[in-house]
Formats: sequence, structure tokens, C-alpha cells
Amino acid sequence: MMVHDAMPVRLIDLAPAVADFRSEVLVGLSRPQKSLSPKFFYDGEGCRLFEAICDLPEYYLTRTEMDILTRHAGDIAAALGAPVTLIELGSGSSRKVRLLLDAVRPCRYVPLDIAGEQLFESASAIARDYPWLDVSPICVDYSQPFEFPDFADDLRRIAFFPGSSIGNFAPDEAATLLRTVASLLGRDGGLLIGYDLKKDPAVLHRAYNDAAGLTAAFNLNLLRRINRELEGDFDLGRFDHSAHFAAADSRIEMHLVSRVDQAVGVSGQVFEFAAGESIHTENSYKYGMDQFIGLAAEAGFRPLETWTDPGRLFCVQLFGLDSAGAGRVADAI
Ligand code: AVI
Repeated sequence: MMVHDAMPVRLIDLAPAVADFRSEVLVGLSRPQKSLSPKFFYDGEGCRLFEAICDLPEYYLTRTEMDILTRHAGDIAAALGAPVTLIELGSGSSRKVRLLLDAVRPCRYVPLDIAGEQLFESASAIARDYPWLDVSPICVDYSQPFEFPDFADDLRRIAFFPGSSIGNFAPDEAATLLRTVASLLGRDGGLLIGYDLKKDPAVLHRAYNDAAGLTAAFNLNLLRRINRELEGDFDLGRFDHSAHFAAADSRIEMHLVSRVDQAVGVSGQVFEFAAGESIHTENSYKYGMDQFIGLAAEAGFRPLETWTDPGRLFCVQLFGLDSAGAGRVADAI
């Protein structure tokens, strides 16, 4: 484990190596349906584009969840009790947690994110703005098991997983991830999670095909990242962004569609594309509340509180662990 000492926060750096990125990309591009994990969207430019997407008029998710958190911060704090460690999965800019910090007054905030630069900046800003808070950022791919630091305390652990990032995992992977989160939390732990609800597909279509083209740029930026970091020669002008709602799976699928027959090199390997063939880059699952409660139950979570918006676009839920749920069996997820 490498630790960077820098004021005002110490970043624990468990970031995946470039070799992991390379091997995942080469495997993904070798599949019959070419695919890349959405976790690779978030280089510096990808983080900036995602923040801009969050402010788009069509992308209702962020503002709706932020409204819910703002309106119910007091109720959330009351339901959590004190004192707690707040562990945020996929903290990004840490915008949402700011809506809770004054009400919840956690003792420690542990933001987890794969994008190290943005994580360090946003954790430093939190440490500056909330001087009473212990801030311990960890740069990590939280979808994989990792060694969680021993903070040598007996604070109740609450996982905060906003933004419907859980929707970027297929249901079986989501259940596995929630199981590992449960093992990190311990029996008295809690999970405060935000997820996107099923709705009119036209609303979803607009959210992932915005008029300004930011989602397209975000999707295509993955190819630019591969070119830069993995010696790729993708021509971005030869791929189109595509996002559609796949009703049977209740998910938005994002793809990059080849405009022409072409061959592309990545790290010395050549990948053939037929015109119209796609790389599947992201799924974004939309849940009914009962369905999500069923998924969380597979990981031993039972619902305690539910907060939503008047239009029922988005849902924030607090879960506790039932007695059969995983205890803090291993200090790792
Ligand atoms: C991070 N995640 C929840 C976003 C989503 O809506 O699935 C990523 C995103 N993809 C396109 N727009 C936003």
C-alpha cells in the first residue's frame, strides 16, 4: 500500500496499474460483442465531462438526488444516528456528501474513487471546508476486493453510494458488490444508496442523448484515453455515440458504433470492426423499488427508510443489515 503525504489529506493510493487497464481493454475488445468497462471513462477529461453532464437540463438524475438529499438531510442524520464513519463509493467531486455533512456530522469521511486526481482535489476541498472532519481518501477500483485500512476505531460504518452508480453494474455484479460492502460495514453498519427509478423511456433517451453532445463526447473520450495510455490508433471521427433503452433488461445501453469497416490497433494488437459493429461501453439499470429491495436483500440488507421526489424519478434508501447479513468478517472488500 502506497501512501502519499500531502496536506491537508493523505491519499491512500490503491489505484489499478496501467497493465490492468491494458489487459481489461484487450480482453474486452476480443469478445464477440466488443465491450469496455464504464469505470475507464474517468480520466481527467472524463471526470470533467461527467461533471458537466450532471448539470445538463436533460440529466435529471443529479439534481433530483441532490434535491432529495437537501430536503431530507435532517431525517437522514436522525436515521443514521452518531457517531459514524461515512464511506463514499465513487465519490467523484464529493458534491453530494456536502449536502449531508453538517446534518450528519460524521467523525470520519472515507471517499473511494478510481480517479485519483479528482479524488485528491475534492477530498482536500472537503478537509479545508469541514476542518472538524477526519478525511481519508482512498484511490481504488472499489468493484474489486481491496484492503480497507484499519482506522482502529469502533465507529459505526455507513456506506454512502449515491448517483445511481450501482446501476452501472449488472444485477448479479451489483449483488456481489453489495455483499462485499456488507462485509466491510459490520453488523451495525448501514447503506445509504441512490438509484434511478424506471420511467418513461423518452425521458431516459433524452438524458443519455443530450442536445449539447456531452454524453457523446464522454463516451468517445474512452477511445481517446485508450489512444493515449495504451498506444491505440482509434480515429474518433469513425465512431458514433449511441444510447438506447433496452426495455427487456430495463437499462440504458451505451455503445460506440463503427461508421465503416476498419481495423484499429491497441498495444500492438489489431481489432477488426465491420460498419455498424459496436463497442458496448455502459449499462445504466433502472429499478422499481421492490426490485431494488429484492436485490439488496440478496446481500443481507433490509430497507429502513425511503426518500424520493414528487415525480418518482429517483430514490434514496437507507438499508441496515439483517441478522443473517454479512458481519465485518474481513476488513476488506
Ligand atoms: C455514473 N453513472 C451513474 C452515470 C449513469 O447515468 O449511468 C454515467 C453516465 N453515463 C452517461 N451519462 C452519465
